[in-house]
Amino acid sequence: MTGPLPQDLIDRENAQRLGALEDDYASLERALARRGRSIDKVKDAVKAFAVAVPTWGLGIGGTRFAKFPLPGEPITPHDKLEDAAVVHQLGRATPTVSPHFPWDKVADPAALREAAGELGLGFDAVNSNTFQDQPNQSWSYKFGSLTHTEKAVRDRAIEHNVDCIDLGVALGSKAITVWIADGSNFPGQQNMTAAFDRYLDSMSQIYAALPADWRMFMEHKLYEPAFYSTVISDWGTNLLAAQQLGPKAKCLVDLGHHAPNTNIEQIVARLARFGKLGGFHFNDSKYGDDDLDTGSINPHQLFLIFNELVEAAARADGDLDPAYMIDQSHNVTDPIESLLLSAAAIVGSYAKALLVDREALTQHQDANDVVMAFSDLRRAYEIDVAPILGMARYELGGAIEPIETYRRSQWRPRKAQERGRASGAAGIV
Ligand code: LRH
Ligand code: MN
Repeated sequence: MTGPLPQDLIDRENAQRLGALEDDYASLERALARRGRSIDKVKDAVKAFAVAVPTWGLGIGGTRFAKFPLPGEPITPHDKLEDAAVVHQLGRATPTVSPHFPWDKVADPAALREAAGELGLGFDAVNSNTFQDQPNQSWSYKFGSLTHTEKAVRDRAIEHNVDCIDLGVALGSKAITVWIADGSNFPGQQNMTAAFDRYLDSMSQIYAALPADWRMFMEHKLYEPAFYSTVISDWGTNLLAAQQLGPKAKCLVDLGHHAPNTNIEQIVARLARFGKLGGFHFNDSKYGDDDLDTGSINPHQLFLIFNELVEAAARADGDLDPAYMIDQSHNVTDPIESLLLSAAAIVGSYAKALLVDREALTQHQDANDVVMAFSDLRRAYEIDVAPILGMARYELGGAIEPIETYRRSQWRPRKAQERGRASGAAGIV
């Protein structure tokens, strides 16, 4: 297993924990066998599961108020790949990174692809950025990008997205994620239908530039930075656009982009049912688009989302292939530790969803046996799947306890010696 950390450190740390892990695994194996479930089947599914990390989540994040840099945090795209490789070497669930342009723009994308390959990494969906004006940009996205009233500005935004596709092709990516901040802050400021029509026209031009085997993920968001209306504000608008644009156009569900208490698992079920579920930006939130660690606030919702995904996969017989990606802002933790915890929360929710007794659930649902149907889900949710995740990581050459092993590696203090200091400028990155 290649990776930036010495493998013998991981092996030494694992050796101290293997006995306890094997004991826990055997006891869970017996408990699941009594329920007619095969622990190894779930372990194999967990070993095959992968979620991408966001390059912008490897550095410290901030808010409009402040950002507090972490000594040793990654500065350059290559630094970010190194840290992503540490997350994958220890957690064995994050073999790809999702880049953001121009934040990750490099002169030689082929060299970046090669560097990633040497670190055991690949590239997932690329992300465009028409929500910020770049230094000495002669036009502005202040009043929108792909939906701006001026054709010249829309054309620059379309051009940028096509550039991102070209960069993605050079990196070996197979999809582009398009999130736009376009919207309004005052009633009357924008003709909301005309804006949506401009969006469809611009996106159809980007769609036309997609390579044959690519997908385009459109990301809806209720509000922020626009605070009265957002052009792509919800899953319904997103679905209409995806159906209008064509088969390569899919909807991306960022968990933080909905009103509080929205039933996101039902949105997932709907989009999957109509073949338009393109992927996820996993994170968690209590109020707005807080971009907190996945599963840290509402782990039950994450489980219910994977319950719908397992259900849909059984129905779609293999035609359901959402892109799993994390999109978080790490303001007060070491990003590597947060990504390790978040990847485990995501894989753990998947494992619990695989342990739902679907036959019993369907019978209880059809019989309107409410308590038993609810209990079929709750019983699976309450299973401690940590031994399955630990054994999967161990068998894949990763760490049984990733956080402890990461801290033992002294990676961050060592990088603090090598790397410069990140800027403290406020903002999400
Ligand atoms: C918008 C968003 C989008 C990214 C950005 C970093 O809130 O979720 O996915 O481009 O965060
Ligand atoms: Mn997102």
